[in-house]
Amino acid sequence: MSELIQAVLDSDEKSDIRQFISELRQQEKRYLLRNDIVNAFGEYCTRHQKPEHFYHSSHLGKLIYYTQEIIQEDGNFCLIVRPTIASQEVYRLSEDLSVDQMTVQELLDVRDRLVNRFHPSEGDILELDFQPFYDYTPTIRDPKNIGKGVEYLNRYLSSKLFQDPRQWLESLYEFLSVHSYNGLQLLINGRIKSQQQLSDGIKKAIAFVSDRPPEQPYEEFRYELQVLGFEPGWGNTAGRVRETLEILDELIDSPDHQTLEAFVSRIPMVFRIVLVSAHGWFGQEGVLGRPDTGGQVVYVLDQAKSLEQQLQEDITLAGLDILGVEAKVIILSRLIPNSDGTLCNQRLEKVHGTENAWILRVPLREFNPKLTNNWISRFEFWPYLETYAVDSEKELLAEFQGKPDLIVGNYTDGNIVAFLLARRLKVTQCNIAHALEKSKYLFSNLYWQDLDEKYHFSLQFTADLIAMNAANFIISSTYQEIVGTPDSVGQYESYKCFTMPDLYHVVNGIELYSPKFNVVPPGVNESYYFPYSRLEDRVMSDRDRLDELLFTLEDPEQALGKLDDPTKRPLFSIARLDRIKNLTGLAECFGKSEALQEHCNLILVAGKLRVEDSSDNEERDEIEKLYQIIEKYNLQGKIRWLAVRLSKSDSGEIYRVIADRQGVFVQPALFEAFGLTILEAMISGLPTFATQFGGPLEIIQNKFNGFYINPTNLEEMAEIMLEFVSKCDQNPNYWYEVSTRAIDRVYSTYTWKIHTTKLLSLARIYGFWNFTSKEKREDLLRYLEALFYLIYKPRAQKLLEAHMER
Ligand code: UDP
Ligand code: LCN
Repeated sequence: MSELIQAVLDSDEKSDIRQFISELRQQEKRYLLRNDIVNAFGEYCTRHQKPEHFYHSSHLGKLIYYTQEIIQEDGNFCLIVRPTIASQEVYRLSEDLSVDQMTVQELLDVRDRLVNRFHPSEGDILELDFQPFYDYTPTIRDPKNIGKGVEYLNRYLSSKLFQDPRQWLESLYEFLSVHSYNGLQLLINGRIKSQQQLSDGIKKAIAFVSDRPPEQPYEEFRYELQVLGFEPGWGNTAGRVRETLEILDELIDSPDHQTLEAFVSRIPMVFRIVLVSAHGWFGQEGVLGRPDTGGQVVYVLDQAKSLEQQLQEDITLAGLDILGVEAKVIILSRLIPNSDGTLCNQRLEKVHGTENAWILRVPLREFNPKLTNNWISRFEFWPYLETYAVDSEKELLAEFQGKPDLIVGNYTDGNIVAFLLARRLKVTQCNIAHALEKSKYLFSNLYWQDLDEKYHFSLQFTADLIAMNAANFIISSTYQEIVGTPDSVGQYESYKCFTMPDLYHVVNGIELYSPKFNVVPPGVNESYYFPYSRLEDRVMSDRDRLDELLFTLEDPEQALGKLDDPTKRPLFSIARLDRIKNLTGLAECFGKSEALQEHCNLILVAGKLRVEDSSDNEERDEIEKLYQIIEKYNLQGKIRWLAVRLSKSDSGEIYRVIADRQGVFVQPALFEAFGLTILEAMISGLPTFATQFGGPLEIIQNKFNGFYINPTNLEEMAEIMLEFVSKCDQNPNYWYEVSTRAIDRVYSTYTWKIHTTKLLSLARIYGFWNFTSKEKREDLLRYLEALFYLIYKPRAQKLLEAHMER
């Protein structure tokens, strides 16, 4: 990058950069983000009548493209440049146009000075640096392979292990000897006493099973195999046992990473899983659409069902079901005594449609019952997590009658609980972020002190750092969740280097190139969400009821607005009424476009209809704003706003009802980490217009199976939708083409079956590597514990004291 800056300064563009920064100096803003920078440069080019290619292809144009932030300080400019994904360089451009590269520490000091929180005379600030802990672990080299951690790890560690065949066989032998389930020995027994005996024994066992009909059930030859040293777990039939043994035989004779992966994926080592989803209303009905209770609940519930089914299938295939081995999945959530008519006050609830998946709700300790008996916002939840983990450990041990094999955390609070539990129980920890709030709230770290009373980001970001570094592996829904796109910073990437003024500086918060990161997107529940055209699976009376609810029903409790012409093409959206979800932006976009109003009605399913019914500040603001927009753009007769809590089957049918009328789905969020509603809409067959900021960019292939929209440019957004609608009017086939491709996209890439197979394979492979390579993590975990006890806990205690006074 320094060459690019030098090229600007050595060419006739020097006068441009001088002029451009002189104009920036006139701006009031001293901290410019990428959007501001790009806009300012665009305006500069227009004002100075620069040709088109100057904006894109000049040295200065390129430099601007890579510049993420500019901070102005005493006439100097600090340029934060991101030359490639997951990298950062910082330069100081002085008034005389001299350039110096700056260190991360200097950058963080500049940021502190900007908010008047730089006090060097009082001593240094605590610096958090996790890099030394990653120095001795393998790291991916090519950024495009970030998120494919397990493939890399497998190849890397296999090649290391296979270099020393004796050691490798030793590890394999040890690994095979340790498996058991409730005292039942699995895989091999004491008759096989060494790796040599293992190798010989496998050949004998293969010869033995090869003499039997492939479909012969395992129980018919179990005892003969036992005499040869082999216990249950190899397969449910002679054919399956033979296949597994042959993979192992090949692994011993000519090892390679693919055979290793195939073998480890068959090993019965995961039976019991905990999914921690701590804060929310976690229930199966009546909880969606509430603040804080969005996609995470849907995701975890569907994941639990799918995991339980897959584990059960794997157990059956391994021949273990007949021996009483059972899969069990527990969703750990909080018990809320005042549960507003939901089942969130029940300790144990079976997950519908499963044999052995449960929601286990553990109450918070009482502290102040006025608070702890009720729902508590995710921003206020921090003081309760440690004791919650202690209490949950006991409950889990009792429910499982032993330890779980895998603990998966969800969201910051669930991840920190997963960390505490995994540490106490010595179990593999997996993290799922869903949404990292740090990148959702602009400048949330820089101004944390001003925001702390409401948001407590100091606790949240400390917890994030601890949990993400502690996790054995992390699954993300998209690549960009980890490291963003060429022009935007990823959510995990934003933890790499930041300041929490007066609290600490993070100079290296996470190793983005670590193989712990794996992209495993979620799926969509196919029993509720399926194509509108599958009429045989739809209940026509529900369809008619919901059609009436959406378009004509007059009921001021549930619906606002009477459509002048209900036959117009519906533009549909469903979301919680959060500011970020930006349904008000969609209403405004619709309000501004008379052409769109001519062709379409706007149908929103969102939040509540009355401010006084909501206890959530953001939701109240959004309700008011939506009324103002309806008023301002005179949208009566063109909009329906429904405030309904839908059952699962209704929320599936509602998309299909919209598709029956050849409607479209719009997801206008200012930022969306992933966006489950997009999958729901697409699988139902709705052409979908979704925000270009976040996960939808990876789900949708623009103009092929859906469309990107920029929610900060309402005119352009309206034009894109209008163009589609006009095309459909001219060519009725167009809607069907996009609709079919949307359906195909979900079935080919976003199913729970794909997700679960991958997740379980990750759990086994990371478990295997932890065992064989004896990954040395204790020093890292000790450092993280120190942060927990010295930073997190005292702050949580202070918040608790404040809660006690309420
Ligand atoms: N949802 C719902 N009723 C509502 C709002 C949302 O059932 O009033 C469901 C929606 O169908 C989806 C989930 O909540 O399954 C929202 O997930 P998404 O990932 O789109 O967003 P999040 O709310 O997690 O940010
Ligand atoms: C949280 C979000 O904000 C959504 O974008 C995701 O789809 C959801 O969690 C499930 O992961």
